[in-house]
Amino acid sequence: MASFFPPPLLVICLLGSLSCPRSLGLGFGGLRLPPETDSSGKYLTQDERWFKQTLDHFSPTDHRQFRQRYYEFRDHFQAPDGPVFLKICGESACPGIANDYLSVLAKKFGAAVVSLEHRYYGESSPFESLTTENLRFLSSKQALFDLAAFRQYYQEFLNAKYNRSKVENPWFVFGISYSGALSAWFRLKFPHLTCGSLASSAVVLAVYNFTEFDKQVGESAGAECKPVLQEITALVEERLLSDRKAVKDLFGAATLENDADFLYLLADAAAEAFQYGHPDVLCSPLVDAKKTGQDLVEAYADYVRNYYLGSFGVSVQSYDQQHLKNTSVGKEDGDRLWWFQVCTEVAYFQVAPKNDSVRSSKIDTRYHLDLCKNVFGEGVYPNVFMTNIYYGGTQIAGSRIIFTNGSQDPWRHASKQQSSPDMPSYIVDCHNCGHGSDLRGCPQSPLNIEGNGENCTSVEALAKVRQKIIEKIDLWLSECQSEPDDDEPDFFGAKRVTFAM
Ligand SMILES: *[C@@H]1O[C@H](CO)[C@@H](O)[C@H](O)[C@H]1NC(C)=O
Ligand SMILES: *[C@@H]1O[C@H](CO)[C@@H](O)[C@H](O)[C@H]1NC(C)=O
Ligand SMILES: *[C@@H]1O[C@H](CO)[C@@H](O)[C@H](O)[C@H]1NC(C)=O
Ligand SMILES: *[C@@H]1O[C@H](CO)[C@@H](O)[C@H](O)[C@H]1NC(C)=O
Ligand SMILES: *[C@@H]1O[C@H](CO)[C@@H](O)[C@H](O)[C@H]1NC(C)=O
Ligand SMILES: CC(=O)N[C@H]1CO[C@H](CO)[C@@H](O)[C@@H]1O
Repeated sequence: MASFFPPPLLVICLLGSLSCPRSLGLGFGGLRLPPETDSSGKYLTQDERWFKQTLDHFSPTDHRQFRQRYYEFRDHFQAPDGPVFLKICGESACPGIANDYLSVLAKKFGAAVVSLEHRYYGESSPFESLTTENLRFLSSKQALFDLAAFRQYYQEFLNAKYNRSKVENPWFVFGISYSGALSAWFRLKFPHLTCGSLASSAVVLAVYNFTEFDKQVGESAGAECKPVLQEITALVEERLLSDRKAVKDLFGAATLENDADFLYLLADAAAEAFQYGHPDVLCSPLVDAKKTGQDLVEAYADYVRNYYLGSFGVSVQSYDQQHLKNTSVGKEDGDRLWWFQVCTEVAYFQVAPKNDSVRSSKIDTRYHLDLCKNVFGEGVYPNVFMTNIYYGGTQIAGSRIIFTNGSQDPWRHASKQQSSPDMPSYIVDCHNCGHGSDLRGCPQSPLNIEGNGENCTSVEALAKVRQKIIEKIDLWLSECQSEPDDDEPDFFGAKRVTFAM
């Protein structure tokens, strides 16, 4: 499942998995450059800080803690009363605070930016071995509580720094994709801890059979490219019957024993092009190949090898169930971790629709359930019903949450559809607008510094949505700041004592 695989330089992934190609982990997690040598400007900071986090927020008797990584960037902060922007990190290692459009917003609003790595990912693993048993504290609910505890800690840090007490800066939370959902849910569950939320391409609806994902891939591909992709799927299925090894070799994926794992890789490789704003890199050569009668499977294999596995940086092994069973902590563990969240909470099973699908029909519900069982053991399956009861899905009863989605993004069907004054929803509509375009521009890989949108096919569409975002942040921050606090009971102070104990 492309998780929300984020693009290599981004900290945002979610293809099958919604998240990030492993190369991201390698390039920036493993061989991370010291902050002073990051002259690329891709990050505002990569200077790590550490926070002692509670392992289980819901147990009255388990008081274990673990080290959680975070970052802070105060260059634009209008001390001491400026806002604090909490950029939520999602389902991958968090190598720093990316220099995307959020940095423009921080400058504009005089905000400090802080970012907390998601528990278990990157350097924030509570355990040395990621057995299913040890993964039981990996959930969005625990992650939200982490953010709340961290938010309190950092507010106290600021107060101590500026020699104040009981002061609350106005906070605003941000996230993209799964972390976009966390951003919306944080405002929902802890409304007293943030003035508002930007939930970019936020997958707030847990979906079991997520057939709309593939449908959107077809729609985004369009009338010319979609039938070619479908023909390729059929041809690959045939070749798997006649010459299994040769066709896997052609894609550089000989190590994938399971045919459905291989077909999943191929499906994700196409989805990624629309999710991350590179539709023409995929479709132009394929449509060309069709017109000139070239071998379509070879043309697609070129794209997969050179672009998806090559420059985009996804690793073949991230589709290998043998690899997903590996319980070692390390740069490559993000796939296992995200699949655990998929298999327990949110599903988003990207199954082939019954009719007119782009991906192979072998990628069905059974495939996903078998994977969950094979990788994590008997009895592990996602209870999306309970997840949606807990958060509300698209019926989320929040307030002051901005939802944005990209018109071509297959994930947008798990985001909020309807707009209301208190939870406005905006669509960035253009040929290469995908996952998180509002913050990252187009395409989203490689990362555009400050989310430069000059290459979006509609620069205006992006600018319009960004203007709306600025207006809402401005409004909600000012409403938050003007709320009287002098005569209020010492709510946060009291809260702090509770935390300290
Ligand atoms: C901090 O504030 C208190 C009370 O306002 C004052 O007495 C103290 O001197 C201040 N300390 C510093 C280091 O500024
Ligand atoms: C998902 O699809 C499978 C196979 O078509 C079907 O048996 C199942 O009822 C579906 N589940 C839901 C919740 O839609
Ligand atoms: C599991 O992953 C670790 C770390 O990446 C690696 O060293 C080890 O060889 C892997 N084990 C297996 C059985 O593949
Ligand atoms: C299946 O998809 C095709 C192509 O989009 C469409 O023409 C046809 O009506 C669909 N059939 C059903 C049963 O939905
Ligand atoms: C926009 O595209 C042009 C041409 O490919 C490229 O040179 C430029 O760097 C791109 N701008 C951004 C911000 O990515
Ligand atoms: C699929 C989806 O969520 N689309 C929505 C994106 O946002 C616009 C603007 O509110 C809605 O009209 C779409 O329905």
